[in-house]
Amino acid sequence: MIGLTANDIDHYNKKGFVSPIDALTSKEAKEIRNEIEKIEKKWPGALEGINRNYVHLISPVFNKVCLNKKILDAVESIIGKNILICGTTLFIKNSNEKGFVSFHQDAKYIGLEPHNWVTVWIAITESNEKNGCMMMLPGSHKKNISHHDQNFDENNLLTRGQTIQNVPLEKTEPVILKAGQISLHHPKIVHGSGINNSDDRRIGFVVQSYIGSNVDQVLGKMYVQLARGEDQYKYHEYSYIPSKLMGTKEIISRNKANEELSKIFYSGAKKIGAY
Ligand SMILES: O=C(O)CCC(=O)C(=O)O
Repeated sequence: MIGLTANDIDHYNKKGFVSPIDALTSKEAKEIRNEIEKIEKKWPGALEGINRNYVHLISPVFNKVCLNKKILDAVESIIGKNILICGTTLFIKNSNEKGFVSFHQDAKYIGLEPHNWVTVWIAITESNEKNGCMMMLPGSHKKNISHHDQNFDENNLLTRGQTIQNVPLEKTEPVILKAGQISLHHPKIVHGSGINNSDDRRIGFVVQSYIGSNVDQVLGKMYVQLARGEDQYKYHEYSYIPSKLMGTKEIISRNKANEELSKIFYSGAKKIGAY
């Protein structure tokens, strides 16, 4: 296992995120972009709304990325050797759209306890300040969970527009990645992202998240896959491993997982959003 360097781990512990880490080649990133664009063309809507979640359950290509050795080595450096994949989300911002992500903490609504988990953001295209990369508030993971308003907004890529107000923008740091690089962030770090002002799409494939096998889902049910090590706790149901792109079994398994995820995301919400 190669994993993160001592400096990377120190950076993660101090700031709540670490980037950029090399993971995929630019050719591999392009293959994933091609997979996305193939699905979009052949099955319109198959990656939209709630269907932007759990794409690794309908595509062997995405599933393979989640099991990438370099990514798992980096994850192991943070959460230890028993690693489960509990979800994935595609964050796509097209150049002609106004999509943004309000400042939030992932741990607020996701129900994963304890916080022995890490989110890996995989850049399928480059991600920079012009096209709306993630902005992190360094050190914010050391504070408690903040109050989040629920600002439902059709351009907000978060389910219920969960928003922390008055984030000091001058203190935030951009997560600039080349296609194929990754960032890792802590469950409690305050982060968000602006709109894409470039003339190409900005695509992030996000494993939300890699969890230690000791992590339970306290708000509902999640379908997991063992990525490395052992699951001594057996808190979760296991997902069907895809062998065919958009096969019948694959779609059934993704739909079932999304139904449960929706219950978690909207637990206690007054309204249901687009995702
Ligand atoms: O892709 C983005 O801009 C935001 C993603 C995000 O909030 C996350 O991965 O936790």
